[in-house]
Amino acid sequence: MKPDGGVHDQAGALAGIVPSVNLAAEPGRMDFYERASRHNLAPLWRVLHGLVTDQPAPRCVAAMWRYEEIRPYLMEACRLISAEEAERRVLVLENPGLPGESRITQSLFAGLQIILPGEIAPAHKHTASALRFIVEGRNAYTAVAGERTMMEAGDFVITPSMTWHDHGNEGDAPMVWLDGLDMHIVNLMCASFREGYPGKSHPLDRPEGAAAAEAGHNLLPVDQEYGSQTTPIFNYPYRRTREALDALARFRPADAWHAYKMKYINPVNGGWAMPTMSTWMQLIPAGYATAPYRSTDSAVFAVVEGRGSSRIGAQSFDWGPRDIFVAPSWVAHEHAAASDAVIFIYSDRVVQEKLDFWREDKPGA
Ligand code: 1HN
Repeated sequence: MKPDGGVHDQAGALAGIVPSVNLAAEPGRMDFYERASRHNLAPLWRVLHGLVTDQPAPRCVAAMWRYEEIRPYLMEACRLISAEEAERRVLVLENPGLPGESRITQSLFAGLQIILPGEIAPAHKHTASALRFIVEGRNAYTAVAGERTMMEAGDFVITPSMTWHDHGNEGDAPMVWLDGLDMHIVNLMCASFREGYPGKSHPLDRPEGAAAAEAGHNLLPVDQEYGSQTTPIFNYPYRRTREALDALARFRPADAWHAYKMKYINPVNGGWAMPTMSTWMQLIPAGYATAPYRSTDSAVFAVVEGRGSSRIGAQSFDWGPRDIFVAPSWVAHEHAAASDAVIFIYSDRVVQEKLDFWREDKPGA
């Protein structure tokens, strides 16, 4: 904001806009504004600096959801509605700065989905891509494009755009996962389609493990064509991710800003696993503290193991297993681990990179 005689802060607050003009002269312009508005015309100079900000101005705020506080609400939801009636029994993680918008950041959705033994979340497909990060349970499956995968805590599972998917719990305990979706990006472009499948489950036409056999071993079937921008691997099991982080930590020094942070990749092109959401798993060894870091992608953090605390801007959050927190765009954050901590992270960085506007900053570096 540029100083303009002290009036502009006041008017910006009043009108919810950031005018760059001398407000003393505004009354004389009101008649013009009013007549122009009848022709669907509006003066840019009253809104310019709110439209094109000096730096990111997120409405999204830092926040945390403690699993032990929210799990009872998931259980209560199970007594009120079935997975089938709800279609997806999800409690949305609403950013307190964006109430009622079903957003955890300005571009991304997060929710916790619970499915009880014997339940099926019926098949549907939509333009939005989804990631599932398993928080609690085992012996539940998701079926994606005709192939099932069994899921357990720490697994990162993907539903690509416009693929049929249904979920079922064949175990004897509730299954809970974090759903991350990009529908706000899809909706920004008005590109959303959705279809329900006539029947609970979509037919399976590939054996369980087919995708992992084809693409999960740093090998790909020769001459196979891949048309999608989403990885053909749709379950990245926790056991293997954890092994990779452990092995890395045995011979590499921890990075000052990221400790040990590995990105999930698409083996077809080496890029991010999904076209709209970047995903990582981070290991912060006990006693290690990362240096302050900020980037233009607001990020969602889901703690898998360990305890620690994060400073996000002026706020501090103490976290433990299954807690979820969010850091807004361009707000510096740093983490300190009390015990070996493993954290799953997702953001819209991949989209920003494609559009050439992603930035990061290592304050003090
Ligand atoms: C959805 O399709 C799922 O398939 C989960 O499990 C969460 C949130 C909003 C819109 C669609 C699922 C969702 C969703």
